[in-house]
Amino acid sequence: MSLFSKTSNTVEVTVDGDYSPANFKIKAGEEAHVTFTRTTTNGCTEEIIFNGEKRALPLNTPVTFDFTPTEKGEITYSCGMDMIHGKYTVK
Ligand SMILES: [Cu+2]
Repeated sequence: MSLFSKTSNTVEVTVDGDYSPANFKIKAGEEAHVTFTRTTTNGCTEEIIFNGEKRALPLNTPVTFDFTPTEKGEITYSCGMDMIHGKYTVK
């Protein structure tokens, strides 16, 4: 069973060519902290577009998005070139 199978608004995503976990769940109405850490120079994940915001992911440097999800549903995110994808579900 995955560490991230429960709904938690603190999420750590490893970026090692794709996103691990690529899909996760968070709760509506509570502040969320989603951290991406890129651990490889392979692939095209040097940038991420998350919640419409493009940010660089420097190697081995955690980058955290803090936000409070309000609407339930699925939201996709991607690398800077929209080639590698993940999504989160707001419950
Ligand atoms: Cu890409």
